[in-house]
Amino acid sequence: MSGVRARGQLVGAALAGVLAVGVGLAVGELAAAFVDPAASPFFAVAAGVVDHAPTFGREFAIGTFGTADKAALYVGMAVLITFIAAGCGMVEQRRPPIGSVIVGAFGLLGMVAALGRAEARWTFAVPSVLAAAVAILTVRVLVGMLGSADTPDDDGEQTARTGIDRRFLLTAGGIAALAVVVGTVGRRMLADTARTVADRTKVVLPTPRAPAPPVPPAADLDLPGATPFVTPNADFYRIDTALQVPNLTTDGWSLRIHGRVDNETRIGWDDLIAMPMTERLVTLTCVSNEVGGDLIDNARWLGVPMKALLDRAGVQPGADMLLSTSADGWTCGTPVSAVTDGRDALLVVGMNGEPLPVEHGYPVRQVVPGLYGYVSATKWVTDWELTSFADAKAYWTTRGWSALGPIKLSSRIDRPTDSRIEAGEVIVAGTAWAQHTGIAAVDVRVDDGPWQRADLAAEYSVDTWRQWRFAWDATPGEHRVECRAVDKDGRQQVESYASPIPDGATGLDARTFSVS
Ligand SMILES: Nc1nc2c(c(=O)[nH]1)N[C@H]1C(S)=C(S)[C@@H](COP(=O)(O)O)O[C@H]1N2
Ligand SMILES: [Mo]
Repeated sequence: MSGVRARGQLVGAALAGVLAVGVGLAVGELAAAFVDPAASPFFAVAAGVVDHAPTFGREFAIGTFGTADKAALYVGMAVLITFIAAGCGMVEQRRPPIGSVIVGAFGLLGMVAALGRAEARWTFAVPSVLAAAVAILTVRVLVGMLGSADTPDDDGEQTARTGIDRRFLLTAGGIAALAVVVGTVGRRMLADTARTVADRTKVVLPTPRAPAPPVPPAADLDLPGATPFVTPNADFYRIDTALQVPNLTTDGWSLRIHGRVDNETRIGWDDLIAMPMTERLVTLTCVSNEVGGDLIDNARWLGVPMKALLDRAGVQPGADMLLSTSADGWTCGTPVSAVTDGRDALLVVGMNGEPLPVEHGYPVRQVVPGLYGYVSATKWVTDWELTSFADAKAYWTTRGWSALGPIKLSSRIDRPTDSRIEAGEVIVAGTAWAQHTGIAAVDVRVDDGPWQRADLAAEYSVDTWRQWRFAWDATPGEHRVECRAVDKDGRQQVESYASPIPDGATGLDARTFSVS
């Protein structure tokens, strides 16, 4: 056998592996469209990575599963799969059937990941099994067409049947085209957002019995470059573990309330929006927000007081945790006391005058002032179980985060946005928050000089962030500016650094400016 032909066979085998796994994954997507989006082998493995991230590495364990993290995960997986698939093809060509066996093992991995989803049924195995079968068949056929490595180098017809020939290329091209078509159709069917989007446009939000007071101009300093007081929906930070956003409809939605209650109940969309509605501005914060970070935003929420629903069900003594579950199996444990102590804990249907955006929990989510999102803000919520902190743990608390997550007092510098500025009077401005306690003061310090009081914007409510500004006479050179807040209980923002794990970051936001 000539070296050139052997190399040709190897390249062909690598291509065969990639095509086989590609068409297998495409078939998996199509099959998942009939079973469940979460049964897709690719997304089930990705979701498994997300769920087990804390055991893979601390940096990756950050509770933020924002949009960029998801894209990075997909690209990483795609690159890895391509390499492994090429390897499988080459191994199959050299030592059949070991390549096929490895492909089968990955099918098994997909199956285990799919069956491990919170909402899994036995049918979740089907897409992975089909994907593996198609991939194995394809790699065997394509590699078979290349001839085996020890085929005697005859002349004539035998030569035409080894290495990459016309027939191989035609078959490979056909399989690639098939993979693209099947994969595209599968993805289209899977991302059945059309139904949800159409449903959402039909929703008419009820008028609140208790509307949110308007934002007085004095609460929003409206300085260029500073964060607006109310965050538009499109700019609102998004954090969740959902690799595929649950596509729910109001018709299909209901909330089951069970566990330690007197009357187990189920409430549907029509019952819910017939109840008296409250509208409030509440600032949500993610526990993963680093000091100075932007995983915090403020919106006007419309919903039913969660307490009204708990009262219907009748919470039994000893039930101190409301364990909520989303349509995709994410769980969250909220202290019952935080829901019943009179604060505006809402089962929300509207955000800034619109039905909830799909990625923010359509059709129904929770918002509880004063608690980080991971212990309070369940999106796509469908189940409430009354239980106790002694008996139950939720998604992030089984991964090393604290069971209780009150939001820590903090503050942030938002402007100037540019780190190169001109000497003279500079308006430094930012926000400070201590949800459900309120901000009493913000101090600013330049270059370890004395702390100086900043001017506070008017307070909207204790449940929202509060803007501040400070007129700084900037002199040429490098300067470091820090801010520190005091809450209405007289507590000062903690200055020493703590990482977000396990119960939220502490430390001071600092910005360095070069003034000329
Ligand atoms: N179903 C579901 N709800 C969830 C989460 C999630 O992963 N799944 N993440 C929570 C976290 S950690 C935060 S900080 C808030 C963020 O809400 P937002 O994406 O609307 O800003 O949602 C909470 N609700
Ligand atoms: Mo979060």
